[in-house]
Amino acid sequence: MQKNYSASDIKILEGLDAVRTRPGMYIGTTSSRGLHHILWEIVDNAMDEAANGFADSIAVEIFTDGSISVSDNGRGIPVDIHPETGYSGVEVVFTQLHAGGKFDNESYTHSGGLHGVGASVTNALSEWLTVEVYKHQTTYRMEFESRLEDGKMKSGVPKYKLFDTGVSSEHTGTMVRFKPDKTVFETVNFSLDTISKRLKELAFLNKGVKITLTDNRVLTGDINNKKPLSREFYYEGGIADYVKYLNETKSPAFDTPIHLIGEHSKIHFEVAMQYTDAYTENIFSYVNNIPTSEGGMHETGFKMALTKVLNDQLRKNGLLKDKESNLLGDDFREGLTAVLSIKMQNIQFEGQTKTKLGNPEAKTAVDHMTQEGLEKYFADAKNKPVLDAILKKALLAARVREAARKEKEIVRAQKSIENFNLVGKLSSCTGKKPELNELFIVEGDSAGGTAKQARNRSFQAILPLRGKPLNAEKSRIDKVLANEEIRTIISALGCGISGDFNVDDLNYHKVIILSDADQDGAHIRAILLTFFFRYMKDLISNGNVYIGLPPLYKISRRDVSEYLYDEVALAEARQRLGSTATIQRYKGLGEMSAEQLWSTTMDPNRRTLVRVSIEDAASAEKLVSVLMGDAVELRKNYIIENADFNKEDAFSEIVK
Ligand code: TTJ
Repeated sequence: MQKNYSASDIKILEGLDAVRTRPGMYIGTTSSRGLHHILWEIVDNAMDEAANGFADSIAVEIFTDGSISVSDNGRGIPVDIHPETGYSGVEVVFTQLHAGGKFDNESYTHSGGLHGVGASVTNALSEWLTVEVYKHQTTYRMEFESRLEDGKMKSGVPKYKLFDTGVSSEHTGTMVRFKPDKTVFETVNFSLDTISKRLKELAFLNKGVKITLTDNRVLTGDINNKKPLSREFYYEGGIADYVKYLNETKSPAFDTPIHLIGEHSKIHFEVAMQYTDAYTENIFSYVNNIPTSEGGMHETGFKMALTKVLNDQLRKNGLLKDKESNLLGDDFREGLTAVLSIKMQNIQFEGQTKTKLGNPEAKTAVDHMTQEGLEKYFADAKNKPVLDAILKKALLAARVREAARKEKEIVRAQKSIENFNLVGKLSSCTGKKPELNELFIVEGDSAGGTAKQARNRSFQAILPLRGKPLNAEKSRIDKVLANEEIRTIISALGCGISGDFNVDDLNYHKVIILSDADQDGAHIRAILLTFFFRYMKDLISNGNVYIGLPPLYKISRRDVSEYLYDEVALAEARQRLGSTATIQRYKGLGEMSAEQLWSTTMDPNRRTLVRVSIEDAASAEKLVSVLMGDAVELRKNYIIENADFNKEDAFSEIVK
């Protein structure tokens, strides 16, 4: 019962020049993040075709001329002419705002939300864009470009009408290739890492869709046979494979994740879950393939149902007596890794970072389907061992919770006395305005000493870390709170943790992590981010947490010297200054003098800070579990691929 689409299904709204005048209104930012946003617009369209069952393969290719292409093997964008306007479907998709891949309500699918501004926005912000549609055994082609007309920049202008090239094609599909406009974006350098991560995530979320990524900028293989780098993402198990991947370095309580799929009041629902010996909960939720870091109605529905079903099971199995009260939701989520993915129409986002799903109907639907799915799953006798493992874990968690509550009361009573001692290592600043004050958390005593000499004490405080702080994931809250490094941070910041957290009490509005540019430094940074993510999440979503970027190299020739922050800058400076220049590599913060540390890393006028986003913190968490895990090989690779916090990361926001 498949509806026949044509160009007349596409609603025509308005023109493109507005997008170039105010790119921020359409893609939020013109930073690296915005650059990738216009790629996701195109990828989303191809993914939609796959999600609707008309394509099972998507290819992304990065070219050396700064362009990138996305292809699918779907039905192809409509090529027929809209009777009222005389435009082809292709022309409408790429020139009319809010029409890109979005058809009328009847055939409207699930794209939209965070992205969902349409393929025309990508066209508007590109130097050129080419589209090929393969269908009717032939190849149709159309090109667009941005150019000066009467002294004004016109965006996404058709170079010619869509035409049949006569090149025969045995398959159907769509190919879009575009080159982002360097006069629009702060950077036009596509990040292989960012694109890889997102495509992998999309492959997990859309089982059976094969996604390939080719990067012609990176050649691999031996000298005689150089090939562009290529990666393939394909997961038959979908989000169940995602859960297994997340738990790769942990010890699962049972082998196969529980995987529920359903549909209720037009909301498509899928959840996969597995428990491990960790003490924290890890729920990754999505709506229409968009991560919802702040959770929302779908997550609430899932948690409600999980708590209800498992409390019922405890009673049914005589593990909770009539007079005993229910366990809390937290008890059922200790050590839980879950991926929740729903697809629905008219999504509404809320929250500080607009990553919280606001639709109440999502709660009802997910609650309903989780209850139904779990009850059915537990009713099956062969799943009894899984149920037993979960119930046992929850009962233990509840017992420890009770013990920790008592312990916490004692800690609280001691707090006022101990505060004095704990902030002993802190060199506080003299200024009394939290909004101006900065706290540098510095790796190691010696670098801490240098930072103390270097700082401007009127607003910069220094907290040196001696040992490694405790991994907040592998430990229960009582242990985390007992770790001296962590306690020092908590008391220095003054804003409390978890339920007691209050950002109004924060003593320093910039919390800056300064660690060495090596594996140990990456590790400490990841542990600190995990701690903030777990216990002071709002500190991150408020944008109070930063990474300080010390220089990696100093290049000098005669009396000129420059500090360089990455390999690309080094290569560029080498070219400029020639082969006689001397290069010094900084292995640690400790190798710099106080003057050098001040001028490169601490002086607000000259330093580079990376503001940590919720996404950064969430991936730090994954990093920590790999670093702390036992899988050595995996650990090595993961560090190489992910420990890099640099300016190229699309999530990162560079500030002073
Ligand atoms: C719409 O209705 C007719 C049949 O095809 C539907 C459609 O538009 N399919 C479609 C669009 N498949 N792939 C796309 C697409 C792919 C890329 C890479 C980029 C864009 C903008 C759309």
